[in-house]
Amino acid sequence: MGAGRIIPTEPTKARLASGEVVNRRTFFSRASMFGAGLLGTTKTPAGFWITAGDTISTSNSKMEEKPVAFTVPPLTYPFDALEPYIDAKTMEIHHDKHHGAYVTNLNKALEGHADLQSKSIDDILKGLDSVPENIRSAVRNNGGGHWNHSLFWTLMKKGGGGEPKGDLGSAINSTFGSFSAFQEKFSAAGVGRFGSGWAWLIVKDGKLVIDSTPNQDTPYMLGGKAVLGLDVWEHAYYLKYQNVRPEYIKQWWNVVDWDKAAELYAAAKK
Ligand code: MN3
Repeated sequence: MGAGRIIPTEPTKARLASGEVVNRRTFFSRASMFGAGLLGTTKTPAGFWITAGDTISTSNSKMEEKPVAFTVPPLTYPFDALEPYIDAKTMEIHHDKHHGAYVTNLNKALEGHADLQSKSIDDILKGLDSVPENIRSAVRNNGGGHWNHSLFWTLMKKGGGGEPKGDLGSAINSTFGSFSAFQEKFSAAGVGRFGSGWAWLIVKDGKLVIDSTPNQDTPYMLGGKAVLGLDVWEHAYYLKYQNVRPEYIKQWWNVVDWDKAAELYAAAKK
């Protein structure tokens, strides 16, 4: 799976500088103590980020083998990187609290389901029908929230915006007529999504399609692969834009990372 593999999903363990190995659940509980301290981190071979100077100690050096838990991937930019279009406070609460809650609740729902815990979030969501009925809604909502947000953070950057180039730029022009026509249609999908949800540009049956999903439903439920996604839940914009979702969407174009979208497009076309 190309486009969707955005999360360290394998049952990996993090090896700290000290050589100590911790599982994802332990690492997450430790890492969450650092809150905003996602900067000044180093990436471990397993794909985890360890805060510089972090001294993790455990009471016993031999970790018990347990199913691993999902974690919130750290932002690769500071909370204020997207100012003035998306404010630092919104980014902090959105990433740490909202995304954090989806992950916490996903892990809670999966407790006692070792078969699901060992799967990637992509595979869990693609096989939602085979998830036991008593946890299916929780997995759909919280697993979807985890997947959607993990992607969303990577689709924005400081100094983003402009227009896509290359294959994606050409495909947008040929599909929608022009970049501005595309922008208009995508924005309308976000504005028009009643309640909470997401606007999407996806590849479906080899073609670019604009659509939206309610709640935390993912592009998998549209039968497509994501190229661009926009969170239009109020929590994504209320502090700065209050109820004015169209203004949030208008300003959001200034932070879109078109290089990332192009990468997803290329993977989705394969
Ligand atoms: Mn959100």
